[in-house]
Amino acid sequence: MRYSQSFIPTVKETPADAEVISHRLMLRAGMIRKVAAGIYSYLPIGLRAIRKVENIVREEMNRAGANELLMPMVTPAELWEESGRWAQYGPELLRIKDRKDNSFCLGPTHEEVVTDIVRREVRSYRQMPLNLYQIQTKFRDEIRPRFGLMRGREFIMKDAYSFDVDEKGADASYEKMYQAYRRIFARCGLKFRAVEADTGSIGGNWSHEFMVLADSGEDAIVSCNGCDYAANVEKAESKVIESAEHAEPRPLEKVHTPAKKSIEEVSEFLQIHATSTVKMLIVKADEKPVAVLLRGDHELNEIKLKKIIGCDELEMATDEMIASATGATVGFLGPIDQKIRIIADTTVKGMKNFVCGANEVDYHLKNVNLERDFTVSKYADIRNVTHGDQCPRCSGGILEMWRGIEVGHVFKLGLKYSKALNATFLDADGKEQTVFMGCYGIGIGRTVASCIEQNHDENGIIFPLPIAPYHCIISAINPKDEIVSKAAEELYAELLKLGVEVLYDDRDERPGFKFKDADLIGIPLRIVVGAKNLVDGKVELKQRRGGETELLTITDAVSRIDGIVKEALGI
Ligand code: 9G3
Repeated sequence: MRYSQSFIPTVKETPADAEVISHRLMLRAGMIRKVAAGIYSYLPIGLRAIRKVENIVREEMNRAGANELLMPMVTPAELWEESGRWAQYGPELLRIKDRKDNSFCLGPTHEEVVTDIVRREVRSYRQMPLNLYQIQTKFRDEIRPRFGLMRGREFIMKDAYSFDVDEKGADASYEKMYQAYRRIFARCGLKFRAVEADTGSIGGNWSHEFMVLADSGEDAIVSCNGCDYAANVEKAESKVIESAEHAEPRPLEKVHTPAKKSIEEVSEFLQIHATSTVKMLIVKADEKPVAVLLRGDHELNEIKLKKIIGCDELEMATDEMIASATGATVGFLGPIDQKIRIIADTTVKGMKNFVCGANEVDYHLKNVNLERDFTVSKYADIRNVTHGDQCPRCSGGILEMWRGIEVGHVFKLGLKYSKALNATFLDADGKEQTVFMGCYGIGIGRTVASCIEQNHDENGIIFPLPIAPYHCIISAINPKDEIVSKAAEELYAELLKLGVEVLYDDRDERPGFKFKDADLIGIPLRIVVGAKNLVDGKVELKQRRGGETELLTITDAVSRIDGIVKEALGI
């Protein structure tokens, strides 16, 4: 592509409302433009990067034996009613009506549609295992779309669905996808981790997320430094440590702690460590108040707690609910003489002579002890693990914390959708059985965005070659000079012949201006063709990452570039 004919509207200024670097750089590099909140146009080089990721995904899915199809974006309400999700989802499911007043929604995912296809077409155990996938535009009416392609309302997703005759088959299909995903993200040049994850509202019993490591990531993940345990903090189990303290219970003591409400304030005032305090929180679980106890320095994990309570809705209680349920004020809450149900984190079980609120404004209690002073209805793992915690799987390993961006998610679904939609088959004995399912997603735009989060510098994007919009850019210095344009044209033609994707900057612009654009859009290889070096028959090759430069003859430059490109693409 000749730059003079291209459409790459780069911008110097930093866009005001873009909070993360990938969003800022995609706007500045002319990759995307906003059309409405969370809805974007992909401009030519943005689309090229998207297509690169799609093709890597497609190749690896096909290699894993999956079949590509394409389902509609507009899906009928009836299918969603069958699964129960028409009622389950709120406004995130964008509902529309046709002229005959029939209800539809814009597909946020396609479990229902694909299960409908399979229940009509798959009759026999001999038609499975089966894996169907598509790369398609989805719509979810997010409350707060942000970060550009990272959390759009309209987005491109690769979604795959596996169908098996039994659980063993489903496990094998899951493992195949897991391995395909590892290959996909490695080929994209990403630093990532596969972590155990919560299945969320979708249901099912097992899942892994593929997380791109980036400080700007919205997810907290942990990994063990001693074994391969890795999990989303939402799901990470904390190791149960048996009663560590053997101290004799001391007499209860009420202490004046004027205006000391937070754990930091109380522990500083009493000159104790936060690990010797217990905090009580009140949550609202399906409208009912429940007290929760945690060691002072620990954080509540609402996902774990929700599972333990088995409720549908869980949120922090309002001050009014706290007052009416406990008779006390936030900052001074304590478990003694409470009427409501108390659930305590397992860590609290081993604590002796701790400090907690006295249920009286400006007072705390010292030397509080379980059983002697109050009782707990249930102990459970309800806290977030933290950096430095012991690994729940191996002995001696320590958990390390990272931030990550979820780019892929694989789920073992089991029978949830096949049962609801009655997707059955006849087994080898002619008996009717329900299909076992798995589902597997990759956010295509998010993969490009997270790649930019991981690969950039102060001058712009540094694309890994496999997803770069072009492999190489030729910057002709003063292309009006015939010697220059002749050499540049020759180089351009030779590289194209070899299948190298070249952007030829033939614009009549100053070198600095061209270099700024080349750096901003992140093309991995840049060749400068200028009169000065052409005197010796040379051109300059510079790598965007690392910045090394080499002076090469045109012939050598062509073979060097061809070599770098083939190596990076693994061909
Ligand atoms: C909805 C709406 C939003 C949703 C869903 C349904 C998330 C929903 C989870 C999944 C799970 C997998 C196939 C590919 C891999 C991921 N947000 N999820 O089901 F109706 Cl409005 O999408 N689906």
